[in-house]
Amino acid sequence: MKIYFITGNKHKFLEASKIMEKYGIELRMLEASKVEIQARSLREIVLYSLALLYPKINKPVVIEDAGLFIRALNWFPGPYSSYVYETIGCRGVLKLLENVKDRYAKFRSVVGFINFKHVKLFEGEVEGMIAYRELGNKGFGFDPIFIPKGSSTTFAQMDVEEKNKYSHRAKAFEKLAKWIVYEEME
Ligand code: ITT
Repeated sequence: MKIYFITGNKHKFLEASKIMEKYGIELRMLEASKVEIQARSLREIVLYSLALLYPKINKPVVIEDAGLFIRALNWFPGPYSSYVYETIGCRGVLKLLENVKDRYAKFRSVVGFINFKHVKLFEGEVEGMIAYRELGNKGFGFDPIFIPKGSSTTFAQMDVEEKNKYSHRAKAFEKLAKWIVYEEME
């Protein structure tokens, strides 16, 4: 089975492909930008994008929206993570958390799948802490400042396989893969 992953982010594609290939599902990257509407939830963004893009493609499609939710900032940036990354970046987030002791944060991922008979959403979450400085140069986005629970290193210090043992994205794609293999195909 072949699914088209619409994303402009090669790192996301690689992480997701490694999960899907364990289940014998091939992901193809369709390089296009998901519409970054200013919605209040990841689910809204994913559903809106699926509705807009599926009629143009007409093949099984997957889209993902993810965000970093920081407790001390009232769960900001959440669905605004792209914008915050492009404007103030990791350095700006560290600055906002200067002298803040509560470092608790989580990444959330919402994966949306659509084909001719189903529209389904799958969610994944990883808890962790915001580091005190940027560490590592792998991955993308806020990886250098996020330490998942159970690890002593940031995502940016891990290779893809290790990040996938913890990540929000890996959990959401794992749910999609299991649903395809055990339910959708029956
Ligand atoms: P799309 O083309 O798929 O939309 P994107 O890079 O814009 O790719 P998102 O909108 O899903 O991705 O993610 C919003 C931001 O959240 C993204 O720019 C990153 O800064 C951050 N982010 C999401 N997942 C991340 C991860 O696994 N590691 C680090 N940062 C992440």
